[in-house]
Amino acid sequence: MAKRALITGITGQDGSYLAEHLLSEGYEVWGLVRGQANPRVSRLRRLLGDVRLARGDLLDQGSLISAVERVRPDEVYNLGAISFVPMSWEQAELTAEVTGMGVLRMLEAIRVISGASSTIRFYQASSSEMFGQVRETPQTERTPFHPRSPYGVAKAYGHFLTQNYRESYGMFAVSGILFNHESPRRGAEFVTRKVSLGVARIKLGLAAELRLGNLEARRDWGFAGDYVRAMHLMLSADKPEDYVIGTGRTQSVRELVEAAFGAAGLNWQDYVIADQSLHRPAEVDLLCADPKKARTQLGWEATMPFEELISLMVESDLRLLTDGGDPDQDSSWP
Ligand code: NDP
Ligand code: GDR
Repeated sequence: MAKRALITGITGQDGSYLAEHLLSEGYEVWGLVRGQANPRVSRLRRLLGDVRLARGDLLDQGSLISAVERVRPDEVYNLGAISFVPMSWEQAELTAEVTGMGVLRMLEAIRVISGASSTIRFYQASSSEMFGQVRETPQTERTPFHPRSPYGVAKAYGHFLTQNYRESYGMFAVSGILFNHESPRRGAEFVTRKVSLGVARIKLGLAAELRLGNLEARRDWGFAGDYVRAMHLMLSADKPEDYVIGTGRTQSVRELVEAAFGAAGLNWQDYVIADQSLHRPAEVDLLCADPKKARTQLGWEATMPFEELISLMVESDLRLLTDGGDPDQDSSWP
């Protein structure tokens, strides 16, 4: 019988790649979707007709219990979250409820439906934002957390709770501490996609400048398609353990901008304006993964070099805008 997976956050970047990956592995894939008329659901339907949908919201305990009862999944991937870091200062309480308490509600739904001897395997989307102000680099599974945003704090809560349910109830519950991962399906508010869209608009004469915040922050950027494989490998392992997932390399936003404009044959200094108002109340200056444990225990490695990833995103946005697509309308996804 095909294994059954339930994915929260299926309408997001990672949800779409994970659903594709699990379908290719022969899974029956269910996605939890919220809202009365969520436009992202029709985008998902166009891309992945084979996914089944259950209605639910991480804010609503009963809806999660109903979804788990209906789907009876072998595996639950909890990707749903308020995931944009600046929004977590503007709506800190909502971020705590969705990104933090949502983890508790999902774990409780599993515990209530399947009892103490639950065989449902649970994946929590933890984040390198939990490291925040780093005390050592590169960061491993043992690096202490010092989150720098309400988002990072909420993720740390979800991370420790997942660990606690593993220890308290013997659940197969694991967290992937994923570093930034990007793709042509990345939301337009995140810096890589903001830059690739900005470059495409400038190249096509649709914009004259691109305003950005902190150009000195450094991130470990990889390709989302690689990272969803790691999620599946974690739930397929013999033992439930947490893993750091990243490339092991780090670049600054300035280097990202240089690569993206370069990919379109443009000089970034002619177009980029550093805008102080886009700086964050507290910044994460440097992130760089040490993915050794994932490499040795899961056989996982990132496959796409940074420059190739950025070129891919710029080319994709040039095609999207040339074809009249509107990224703000969630209309098209490659
Ligand atoms: P996206 O922002 O693209 O997707 C977020 C998803 O969460 C959407 O499907 C959204 O659905 C859903 N969601 C929001 N609020 C709720 C709610 N109340 N109930 C149920 N679902 C909700 O994120 P990514 O795909 O980039 O990331 C996936 C997960 O991984 C997130 O938890 C993120 O924090 C985490 N992460 C991401 C990293 C990255 O670099 N991409 C790195 C590390 C962790 P809707 O369509 O209804 O809005
Ligand atoms: P991040 O990603 O906060 O790391 O969280 P984002 O792409 O938003 O920012 C990365 C870095 O770029 C700097 N920056 C800008 N960022 C944005 N969005 N817009 C700008 O104009 C801009 N200018 C400079 C930021 O200050 C920051 O240092 C992402 C999300 O996917 C989280 O959900 C996830 O957990 C982490 O990655 C790992």
